[in-house]
Amino acid sequence: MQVEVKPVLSDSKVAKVFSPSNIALAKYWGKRDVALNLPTNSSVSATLKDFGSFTTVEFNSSFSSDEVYLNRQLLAASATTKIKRVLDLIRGYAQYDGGARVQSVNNFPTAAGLASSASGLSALTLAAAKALQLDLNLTKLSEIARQGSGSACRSLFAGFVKWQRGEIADGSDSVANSIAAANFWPFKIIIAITNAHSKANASTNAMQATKETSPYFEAWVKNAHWQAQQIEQAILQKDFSLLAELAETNCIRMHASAMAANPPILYWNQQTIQVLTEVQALRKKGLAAFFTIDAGPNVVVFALPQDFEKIYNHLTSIANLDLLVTEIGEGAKSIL
Ligand code: 2P0
Repeated sequence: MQVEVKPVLSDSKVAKVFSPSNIALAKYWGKRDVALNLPTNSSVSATLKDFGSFTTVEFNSSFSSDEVYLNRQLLAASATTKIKRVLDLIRGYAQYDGGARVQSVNNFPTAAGLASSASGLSALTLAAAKALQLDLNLTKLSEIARQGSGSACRSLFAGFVKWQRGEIADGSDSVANSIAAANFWPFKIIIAITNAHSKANASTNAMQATKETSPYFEAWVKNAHWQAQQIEQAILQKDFSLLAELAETNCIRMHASAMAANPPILYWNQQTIQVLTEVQALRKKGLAAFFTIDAGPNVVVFALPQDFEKIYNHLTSIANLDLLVTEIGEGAKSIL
C-alpha cells in the first residue's frame, strides 16, 4: 500500500542524499566473509549518472524503533536487515541511540538487476552520517556502506570505481575508490529493460548458493581476480576492444558460474539473449558497443558517443524492450 511522504519533525536530525547506482564491468560474485560482505575478488564499476535513490534519513529520540519506507511503502522489519546494519554502525560512531525514519525512492525499476541495493545503501550511509554530523571520509563511508550491501561501497564515488578485495580480516582495507573521473572516457550507457519486475533470485542468496553448489565457482574466482586487474588497465588505457572483450567475458563467466549452481540460477530471458547477440553483431560490424548484465534479465550496453545513435536505433527495433539512456556520473551527494 502506498503511503504519503511523512513530514520531517522540527526537532529531528535530518539529511537527504541522492546516490546513483553503479554497474560492474568486473563483477562481485562471492563472499569470503558473509557477515562483513567481504568479496572473494576485487571489482570495477561505472557510476550511473541519472539512476539511483533519493533517500531522507531522519533521526529523532522520540522514535522508538526504525521505520523504513521504500518507494512509499512501509517495509516489514524482516526486510530491513541491511538497512539496520548501516544505521547501527552510524549510530555507534555518533554515540546516538534514537530511532530513524528512512524514506527512499528509486527513480528506476527496483530489484530488476539494476543494483537498487547499491544506490539505496550508499544513499542511506551518506545521509545517516550527515544527519548525525559525523565527519567521516569517503573511504570510511565506503567501509560502512559495504556492510549494508557490497556493491553500495562503489556508489559513493564518481566515474570508474574499483572496490579492492582487501586482505585484512576486519575488512578495513576492503573499500572502493575512483580510478578515473566521470569525464575521463565518456560513454553512453543504454539500459535495455527486458523485464521490469522483481527478480526471483536476490543476489545475496544467489551468490552464496553459487559458492556452495556450483562446481565452476572456484574457476570464476580465479578468473575474476585477474580480469579485475585487466579491466582496470583497459579503462586507464582507453582500450575499447580490450575492455569490450573483457567485460563481456567477465559477465558471461559470472552468469555461467550461477547457472551451474544446484538448483540452477538463470537470470536471462529470451530477450536478454537477443540483445546480447545483437550487440555482438553490431560490434562485428565496427560499431563501438559492448554489453554487461547484472543479477537480472536486463542488459546494459556501453556505447562510444560517435556510434550511440546507430546502436540505440538498432535496439529500438527489438520488440517489447524499454530503453533507458544515461552516462557515467558523479558519486553520492547531499541534496539538503
Ligand atoms: C556487482 N552484483 O558487482 C554484482 C554483479 C550483482 C551482479 O553486487 O549481498 O546487492 O548485498 O553484498 O551488492 C549485487 O550484490 O550483494 C552485486 P550483497 P549486492 O555489481
